[in-house]
Amino acid sequence: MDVKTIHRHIVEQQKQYPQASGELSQLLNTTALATKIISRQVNKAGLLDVLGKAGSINVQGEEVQKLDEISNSVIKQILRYSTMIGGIASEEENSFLGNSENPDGNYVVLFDPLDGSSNIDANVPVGTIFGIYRRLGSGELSIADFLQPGRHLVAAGYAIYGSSTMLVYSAGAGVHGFTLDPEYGEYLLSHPDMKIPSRCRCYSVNESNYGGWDPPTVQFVDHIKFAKTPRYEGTTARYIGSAVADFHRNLLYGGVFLYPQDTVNTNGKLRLIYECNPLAFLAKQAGGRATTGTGPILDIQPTDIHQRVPFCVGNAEEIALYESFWREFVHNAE
Ligand code: P6P
Repeated sequence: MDVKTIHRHIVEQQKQYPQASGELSQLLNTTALATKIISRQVNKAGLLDVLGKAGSINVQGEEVQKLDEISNSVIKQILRYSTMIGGIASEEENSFLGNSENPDGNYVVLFDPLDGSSNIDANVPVGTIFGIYRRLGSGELSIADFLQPGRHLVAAGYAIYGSSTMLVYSAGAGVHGFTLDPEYGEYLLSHPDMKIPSRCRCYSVNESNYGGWDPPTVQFVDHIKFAKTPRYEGTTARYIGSAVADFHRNLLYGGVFLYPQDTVNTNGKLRLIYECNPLAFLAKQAGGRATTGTGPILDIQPTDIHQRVPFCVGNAEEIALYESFWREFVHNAE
């Protein structure tokens, strides 16, 4: 069997871009290293007394799990010594951080160090989500470098720490999945050129929020559940409550994940720049799409590092249906 490491894969991908400097390749390998270290921490969490709450409150007003802090620190430590990175933004940091070691780095990395962390104590799969942009210019690092629309991403991906650890990424030439072989500490190519299957195998949403949804969201979920059409005959409900795990399952099996706005989460719950944009970038590369309901996620001009947006991602057919319900709703309201 041709064993292809992520390093070799990235080098081969780079050859498709003769003008590539190799900087992005190095950056992707550095990011992969950070996820290997986090994987080790997550996989032995129960033994390290890192379960439970660290006591501090993060910028989201949420109790910070110890592994959140460890994961955030690991990524900052590893990325700091990459000469390509001019700065980072993290769910765990109030604002962006310049890279004091390499202030002239051409890229910025945005990440959610440990998404789904509220599930850690229950051993539910969690993940690290990242997005990489080229900086807008060579001047001083500014917030504008981080508030770029998702369509400007040069690469994005996630690591999922589950029954095995996988790294799934795209640098604009398809989506590729790697499984960590813990014996060698290497990510080996296991899922080349991933595409979302055309069938809608699952719908993933927290239905306890049903009473607070807007009519188009009610109409969309009810259509999947009750429409007597062949497309949804075999569709089942699956909701893990960890966005990376819900997204990853739907990427493999086909399906749609949504966290819409509701009367409590008036802008949805997920963060645009370090959760929704990377997943939307991957979905598009895999033949799917992502929307707020009224427009593509990747076209949103961010206004704040931690802003939330309504999010629906998965099969292109379901995204188009959801947007049609919203268009009809908005038109009738005019
Ligand atoms: P709820 C995890 O805390 C998270 O940020 C996402 O990973 C996940 O999709 C969502 O929140 C789950 O939220 O309200 O359904 O528990």
